[in-house]
Amino acid sequence: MRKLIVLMGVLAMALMVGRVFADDMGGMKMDKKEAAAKSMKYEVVDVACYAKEGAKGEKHKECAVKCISGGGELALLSKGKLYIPVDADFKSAREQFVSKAGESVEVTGTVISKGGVNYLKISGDDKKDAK
Ligand SMILES: [Cu+2]
Repeated sequence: MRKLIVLMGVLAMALMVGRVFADDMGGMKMDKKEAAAKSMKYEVVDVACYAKEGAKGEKHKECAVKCISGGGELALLSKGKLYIPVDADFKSAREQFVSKAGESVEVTGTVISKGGVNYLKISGDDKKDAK
């Protein structure tokens, strides 16, 4: 009986290690195995303003518009996390959000976190990807 328990423990560990590897592979290939696309609310923030002083919200809207239309990097903010919007090919999806600076937007996309950076792969751009 004890042998069986040990064996099951080893098996469970092997499964976990296998999963970690599988996740890594999925991350490298960037297709199929991604988490499902989710619809969430994000605020379009200017990265510099947010990084410097946590500037966001209604009061900062005017500044965000100025900063972002002036070429400032933008990101989508949700629950204290910043996401870089990209299309299906991981190219910048910035243009879609320039006119929404400082606004709250509902975006459907897939979150990919890698190397300390969060990407939001926008859905809808995915269609040309479908085979
Ligand atoms: Cu600003």
